[in-house]
Amino acid sequence: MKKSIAIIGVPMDLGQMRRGVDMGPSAIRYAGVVERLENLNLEIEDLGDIEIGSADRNANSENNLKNLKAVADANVLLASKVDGVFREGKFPLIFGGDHSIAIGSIAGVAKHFNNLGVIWYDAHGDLNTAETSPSGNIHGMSLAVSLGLGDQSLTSIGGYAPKIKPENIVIIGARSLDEGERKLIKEKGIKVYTMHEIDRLGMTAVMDEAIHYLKERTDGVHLSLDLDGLDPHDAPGVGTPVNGGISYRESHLAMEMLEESKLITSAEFVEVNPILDERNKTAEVAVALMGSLFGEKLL
Ligand code: HAR
Ligand code: MN
Ligand code: MN
Ligand code: MN
Repeated sequence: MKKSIAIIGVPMDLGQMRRGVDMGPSAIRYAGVVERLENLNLEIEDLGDIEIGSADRNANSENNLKNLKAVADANVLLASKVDGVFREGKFPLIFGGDHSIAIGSIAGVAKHFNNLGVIWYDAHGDLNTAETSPSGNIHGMSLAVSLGLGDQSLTSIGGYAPKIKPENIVIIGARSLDEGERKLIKEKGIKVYTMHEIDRLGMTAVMDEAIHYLKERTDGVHLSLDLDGLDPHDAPGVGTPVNGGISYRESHLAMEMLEESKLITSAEFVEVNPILDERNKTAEVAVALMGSLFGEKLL
């Protein structure tokens, strides 16, 4: 059967403070994602963008959770959209928007598996709670929320918590972690390949290990790819760039290895900010990585 992919755009910029990341879904579409995937003989349905409510950005954040209500509401909507895509037997492919949207993506996906795995491809851990966050930005909390940690209006989305188990997570590309995040990683035994391991072992070994690790313990894997996992030289259009990241070539290889593994059952590409970009380079990188993830081959 021909694989059917449903695209959901999430023009969310309320999980952080920089404007422009709400244009991420448009930038990714402009970079030709639909044509690119159709060339792989996949059936693509673009469901358009979900609606994001407004928020008073200057309001004092309650409890160190900026724009909490609007972020929660959008994620409720996203979770039910993603759930619907799964019910139709299609593969959800989600475009951000900032990384706070992983809360809704994972809430919509996880109920369809007994043991969902997550690959968190990111410079950051996104494992803060309101108590540990230095910024109050919810995009730095979405993985913690998926573990059931954080404000109840976020952890309860989809009607169940937690969505995932700590031992089913693999973080790849980490190089900026806050104190509370480091503590949580150790406490929960979350598997992390920092840039140190990627440098030391090479991307081939890292992905081989990650794939085997997840194959043994999960029955589906969501890929949550934050473009800031890549080096800012290759992906400059992101709100919180961190030097010393994963290269485009390494990322390309990682996507090809994931494709060969047949491990991935849903995916999102987030944090593309065209205002901070160089001629849509980062969106083009995102689309090229999707090409590899879905089976593009040179020969
Ligand atoms: N850890 C910092 C915070 O919580 C920075 C998070 C940065 N952002 C992201 N997420 N792009 O991956 O505020
Ligand atoms: Mn992130
Ligand atoms: Mn990040
Ligand atoms: Mn290649």
